[in-house]
Amino acid sequence: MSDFVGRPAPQTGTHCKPKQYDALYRQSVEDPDGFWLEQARRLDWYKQPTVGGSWSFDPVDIKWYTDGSLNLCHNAVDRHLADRADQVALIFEPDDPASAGRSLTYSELHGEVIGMANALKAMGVGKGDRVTIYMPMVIEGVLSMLACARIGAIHSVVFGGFSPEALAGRITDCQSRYVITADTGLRGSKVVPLKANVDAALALDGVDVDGVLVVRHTGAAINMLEGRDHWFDDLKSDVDCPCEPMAAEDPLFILYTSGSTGQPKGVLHTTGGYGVWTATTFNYVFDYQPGEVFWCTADIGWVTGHSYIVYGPLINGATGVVFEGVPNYPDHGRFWDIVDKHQVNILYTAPTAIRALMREGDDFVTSRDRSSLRLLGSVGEPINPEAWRWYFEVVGDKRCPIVDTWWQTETGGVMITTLPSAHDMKPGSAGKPFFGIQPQLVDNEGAVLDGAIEGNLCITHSWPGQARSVYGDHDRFDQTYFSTYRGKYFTGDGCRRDGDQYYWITGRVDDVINVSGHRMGTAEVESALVLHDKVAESAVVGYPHDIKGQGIYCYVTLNAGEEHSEQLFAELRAHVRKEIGPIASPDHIQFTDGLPKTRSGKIMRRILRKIAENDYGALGDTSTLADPSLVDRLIEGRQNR
Ligand code: 6R9
Repeated sequence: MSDFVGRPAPQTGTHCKPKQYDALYRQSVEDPDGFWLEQARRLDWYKQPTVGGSWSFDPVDIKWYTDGSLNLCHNAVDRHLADRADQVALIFEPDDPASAGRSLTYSELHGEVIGMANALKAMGVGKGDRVTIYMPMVIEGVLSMLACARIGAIHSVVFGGFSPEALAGRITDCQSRYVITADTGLRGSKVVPLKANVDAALALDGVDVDGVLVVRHTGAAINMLEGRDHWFDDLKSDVDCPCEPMAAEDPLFILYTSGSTGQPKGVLHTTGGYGVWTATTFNYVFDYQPGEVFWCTADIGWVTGHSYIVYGPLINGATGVVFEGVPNYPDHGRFWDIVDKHQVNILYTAPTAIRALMREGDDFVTSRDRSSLRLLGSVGEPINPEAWRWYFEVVGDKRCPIVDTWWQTETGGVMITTLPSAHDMKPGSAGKPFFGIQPQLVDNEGAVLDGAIEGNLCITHSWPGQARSVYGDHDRFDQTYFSTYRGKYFTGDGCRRDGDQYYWITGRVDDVINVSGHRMGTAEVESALVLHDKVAESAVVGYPHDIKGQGIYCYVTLNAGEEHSEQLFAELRAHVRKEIGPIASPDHIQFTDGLPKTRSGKIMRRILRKIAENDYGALGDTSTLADPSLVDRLIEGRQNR
């Protein structure tokens, strides 16, 4: 019990008291259909569903609310016009604090979404079409998503930091015929050439679209291709554009995410279940009170932005902040300036940002007021107790509870967290399962582990926000998530459960690494490296990194006759940035004459991980290696000393 932190008295927590959590949780697992049909009443339906879950994990077929019909743009926008038309829906904070920001009321948001929806229709976009959104963090990014939802198009948001090559892959994978982008974006005063990147992506072989909608944001000069490219301002119009009634299981969006093998997968979410899940989790996890200002610092290119910048807050009629910039520009106090300027009550950010700001000292924080803050949230990776304490003590002045929310692109919304007014907190532990979530720990053979123990984290029952498939490849969905432990959803994470039934996520147990809260498949970085004509083979592993959580460590063998050099190191880094984007930049590249393989040719990653972690005292059994002497040479050449 010693690791509990005294719970600060919640100022407003009206939503869930400790006993209510126990009762509601019990109800949610004993009668999931009844519970989730009741939660579905948070939304407006054209046809109220009478069926809860219809699902099986073997074979994999997941559906919720099959007889319901609704539209999430209506739920996020139109239905608020009756009682909060003049309430601010979105506050835009630009990259440069000296530039003009803006805010939109729900009524203005309604008008702007209709403008965007009409522009999409004018380009020919219809129900079921995929639309790729490649935008900076500006209001129009949110509008693009809502406009797609309004007309029944499926959005696929691609993070603006991805390269043209990565963007092209995501356009072709889902056969998207339309792109929405902006002239350029700004991050920490650096220009992101979004439209030029779209042009470069569309110039690649086999990549082709019917229309590109361009938002004028910075006013930078860009090329427009006659017939294909259209200014948003030219196509928008305010003619009536009713919301398209969608079946609950109609697709809402595709979001690409990294796994342990192959190229990123297009995770598919549908309308009804995702809407109920984001609305319910937002309400309980952040204990949102009417009138409060909520700020999630994620980008809409990640699932956190989808669920907690766009759908969750807006369906709840909240006021949210959309921030274009970065935490350290113009200085390391920017987050706290924004908190004061917009009187932010709830801040939801990532451990990597917390660690980076912590390193700069307390003055940047304590010189700002921050008295508006009521609740703090963390997401994206395990938060180390030291960063947790700094967040709690310095940022939140020991007043604000922290919710450490564990979830994934595939889960649609928060799965494990403490609830602010129901639970005590433990630094480093996500806490308790959310309503309806039944976690299970299993060993590597799949045997169920009971009690206080560590194992592989699975979920045994479906929940409304669960991903339904991998777009265009249902077999891959089954293989990736349901085949390791038949009949269970396997998260890819390791986890410890303590005697208080609190869950502690220990990190990925597969070949996925988490760099600054961004998921990266080591296989993706490896395929990018071997595309370089001097590279013969590569193996990529993660290693602990003070700020980023994990860094990227690459082992590379070169083709015969090639010599390694500082210059080649720089060239390979640039090459990976070009293939994937800056977030995939290798931290270390170790050139080696071979990779440790078993006699059957399998790379022994365990050994490579240990060497990258500088923990080569405990390499374990190396006798099965084809060339045991290689290990000494690898240790000799290690880069992370
Ligand atoms: C929402 C999001 C998912 C992976 C997940 C896990 C890690 C996320 C966490 C956390 C420990 C938390 N993760 N939140 N680990 N504590 N509170 O981040 O989705 O980008 O798909 O990443 O991130 O490893 O499996 P996504």
